[in-house]
Amino acid sequence: MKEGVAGKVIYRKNYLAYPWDIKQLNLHIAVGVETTTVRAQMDFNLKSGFDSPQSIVLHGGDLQLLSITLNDRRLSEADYVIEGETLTIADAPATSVLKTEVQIHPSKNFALEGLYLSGEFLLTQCEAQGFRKITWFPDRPDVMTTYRVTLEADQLAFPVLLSNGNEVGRGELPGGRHWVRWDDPFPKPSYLFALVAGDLALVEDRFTTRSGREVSLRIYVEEENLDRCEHAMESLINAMRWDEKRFNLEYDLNIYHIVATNDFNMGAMENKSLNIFNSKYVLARPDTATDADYQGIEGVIGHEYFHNWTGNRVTCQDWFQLTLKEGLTVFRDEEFSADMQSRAVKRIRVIRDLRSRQYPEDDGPMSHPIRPDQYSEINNFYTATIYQKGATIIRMYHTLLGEDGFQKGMKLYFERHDGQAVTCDDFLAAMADANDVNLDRFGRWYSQSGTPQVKVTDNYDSETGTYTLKLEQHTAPTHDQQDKHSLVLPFALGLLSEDGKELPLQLETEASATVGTRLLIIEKAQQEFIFINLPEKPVPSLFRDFSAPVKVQYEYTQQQLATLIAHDSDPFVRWDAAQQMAQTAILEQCANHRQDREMSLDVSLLRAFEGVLSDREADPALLAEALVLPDEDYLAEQMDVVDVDGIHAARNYIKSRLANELQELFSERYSDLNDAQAYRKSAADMARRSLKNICLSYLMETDVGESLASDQLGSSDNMTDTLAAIRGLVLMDSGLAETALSDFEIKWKDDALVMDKWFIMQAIKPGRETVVLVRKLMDHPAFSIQNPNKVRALIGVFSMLNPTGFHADNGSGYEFHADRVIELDALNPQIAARMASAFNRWKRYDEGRKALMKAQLQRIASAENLSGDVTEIISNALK
Ligand code: 7MF
Ligand code: ZN
Repeated sequence: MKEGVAGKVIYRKNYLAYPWDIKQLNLHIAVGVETTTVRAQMDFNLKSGFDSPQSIVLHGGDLQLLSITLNDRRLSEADYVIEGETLTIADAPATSVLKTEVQIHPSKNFALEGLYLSGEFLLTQCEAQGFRKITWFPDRPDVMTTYRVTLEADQLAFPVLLSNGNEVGRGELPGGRHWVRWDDPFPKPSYLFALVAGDLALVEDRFTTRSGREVSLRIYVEEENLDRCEHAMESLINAMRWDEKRFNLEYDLNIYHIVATNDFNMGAMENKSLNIFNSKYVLARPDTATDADYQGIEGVIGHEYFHNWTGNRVTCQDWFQLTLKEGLTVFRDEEFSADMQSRAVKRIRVIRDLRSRQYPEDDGPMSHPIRPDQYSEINNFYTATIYQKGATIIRMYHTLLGEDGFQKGMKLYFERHDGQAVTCDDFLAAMADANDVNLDRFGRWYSQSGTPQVKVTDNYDSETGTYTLKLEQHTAPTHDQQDKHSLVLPFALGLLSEDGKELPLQLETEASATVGTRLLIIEKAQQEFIFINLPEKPVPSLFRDFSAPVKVQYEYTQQQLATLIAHDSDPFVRWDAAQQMAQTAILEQCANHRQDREMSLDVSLLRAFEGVLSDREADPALLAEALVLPDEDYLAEQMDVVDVDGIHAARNYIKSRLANELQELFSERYSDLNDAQAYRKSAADMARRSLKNICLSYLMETDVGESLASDQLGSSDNMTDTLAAIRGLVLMDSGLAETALSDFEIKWKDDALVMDKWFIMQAIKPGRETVVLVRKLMDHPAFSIQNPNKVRALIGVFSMLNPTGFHADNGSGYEFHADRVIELDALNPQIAARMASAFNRWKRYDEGRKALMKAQLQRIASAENLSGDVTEIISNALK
């Protein structure tokens, strides 16, 4: 049976409470690779306020039902109705004990949802609706109950048997079998259930909570990975300490498990006390993982740990409220990373990610508010909008209320709702009530999709020293929603003199001035602010720290941008000004390229880069961010009709000209940073490596690049430097690239995570020939279409991060990709749907490419047995 029912739409407004309390769920699971038998006992009690009799509705999918009894009476097929994924027992007594027995087949489960096999061990993934593939149960997040789970299996094959909560018993059974019983004292929704069974090795540490609770921290991995867990453990301990300090939140059990698997649809999962992680977000050693990997691990370990309060103790009423736990938890993990590393660098990366992934989503066929009103397949709504935009909305509460006000709101939220399944409105109410403010208008952010545009115009009157700033907000209609309202926008502002000094801010209604950033609130479609006593025309520093997720339009002169880049006190504004300058320069050259005119390098951009490269004071990681040119997809978003080849040519041209004009500065900085020191993991060392490797990527455009990369490769003692060198050689088409890649392959052929990097380096190579290589690499022994990491590394990277490859004008990239979507859909609909979204922006290309993409979308749409997951993405794209 396929996921969901293609085309069936579920609406938020149709929410109905579940009529039953379930006091306890008892599970007995006899674990086996081919067949697993699950016995369940559920104690149903009719909730007060519901008239008896009521029917009991359960969910199930791909279950072989062996028996079902109600109050010890065996039910026959006439006693219940199975329809799609529901089983309904009409007119059940107000106190009912339901017992079921089912069989499932983990080794045949390629969707990686429910119970499945990874290598030699078995594990589960239940969010959002995977529990129904394990047993019949009301698989909805507002049904919270306590779980008692007995796992039984062959002792040799499955020495480790884990589930949520505390171990409360174990024993041996005849025939070389054994059992372990787990008791989770906290009521939880079914999506947080987990089990793991197999022969896994263990790294253990301890943490003592602030109130003195001793917690055993256990990371389970395959034996050969035992030496790659140190960073994950350290990150976990840091996360636990940080959540106590910053949010006053302590861990609530004596055990915390993390299990790493190579076969996982997503990043990780916050199952109560039994987190399951994609091994990419656990395993790291300096020679196998890059600095970005280390930072990713810290962030994801933090994220899953923080869910223990924001998601588990307080969960979602229904899946429309997903951002309640995800937006909030992303906000928390961002703050954790910001406190652990460099706040400014983290902030810039978050904003770059939001703009390059969420903005296009919000402008495309899948546009939806952070709290959607409808969906057909919930798995398609684990989106950049729910997560990343959701987190910026949480950040706006923080900006409006301040840290103290925000923490007061969190405190009230937990006081009111601990142990409950609640809504985004409940969160907003807690924030409003704790601070005695009205946030009703702010609440529109939950229901409106699309990215607001804010047009800023200004006027300076030198006679009176008056400066008028006018802001107009406008949200264009989106695919899902025609009518838009104005939103509450926190507007953090500074004004600079032309030589970069912060000017005093005094509104005409105020008696005196303040210095530094001012937080203003915009609520109306148009608003004007009049500042007085200004000695010169100021350079406005707008939406400092990206105080609202909007697109700002202000006609900066190059001179004004230069002032901001060199002097603004806000690192985001400095970075953004540099990005804008680079963007303008690249898009201008793109137009020149299209009209067969010669390209040229803008002098202001050259001077700005010179300034960045000469800065010996600033954090090197921040300088590195400033030197990264806007990526091709982001530039594409700025054009009415995307010019794939023009963008590529123009961006390369600018990069190459900057590199050659500033070669001396790049070389100098590179050799300073390339100091032959042994690898260290500190934030400062990571910052130095990031600037060093950006310099290298520019130097690859000059005569000295090839030999620098080759030397760096020869002497590198860490994966960050190694990859930067090989990537440089591959992108410049060096004769050394082939050997570098094959040496790498020989060294790492048996290492799944490292081989992902090898696939990525090849899939990302620009040009229409790459599709041939990608197709060939699918036959490589390290590739498997069944493994999501491999699919993302080769197919995902090709289709989403290689514009000149994917968008080759002969359509070869499109055709290849559509074949993969169809192939994947038969195995793993969730991953297939993610891949299918590579076509979402098809309407923004030229007529030729549009027709080619549309043809592939139609071909996918007409494939037999298409899942609900892919159907939803494709049919929206074709609408
Ligand atoms: C950091 O949210 C940020 C986002 C769902 C699976 C993990 O904890 C999660 C799970 C998806 C997409 C992104 C993330 C996760 C999932 C994620 C992980 C770390 N509840 Br799908
Ligand atoms: Zn999450």
